[in-house]
Amino acid sequence: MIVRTLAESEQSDRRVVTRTWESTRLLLKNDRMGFSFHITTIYAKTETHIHYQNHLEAVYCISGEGEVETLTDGKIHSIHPGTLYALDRHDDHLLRGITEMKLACVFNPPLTGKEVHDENGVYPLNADPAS
Ligand code: 9YT
Repeated sequence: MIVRTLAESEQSDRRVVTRTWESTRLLLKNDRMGFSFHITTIYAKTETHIHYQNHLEAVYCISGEGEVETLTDGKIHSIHPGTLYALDRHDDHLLRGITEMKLACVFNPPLTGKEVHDENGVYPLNADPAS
């Protein structure tokens, strides 16, 4: 069985920090669960372009307020505590934090832990083939 805390994981290289968000990856590919599980903080007053062409992601909002704009149709979806959205169509989108948001995120296939978005908002399929 795997038991970890967010607090201890935040003190390790499981925590990845970027300009608009940070994320602590509690479960990764090498945990062999078939998915990865992350607690992500979206910083207030930010916009991030995301397009996971190689992954499916489900996102559950724990706290904070934000919105997702899907770029194929221009629709804006409000995000509040209790909202789930799932990128079941590899949706190209803008994620906006209005206030700071805490999100629980699941990726299939699992991330390896090294991923940060490229210039198109994409994660490569396998950032570290050795893992
Ligand atoms: C919602 C989202 O995808 N935010 C970007 C960070 C991602 N959750 C990650 O890499 O942990």
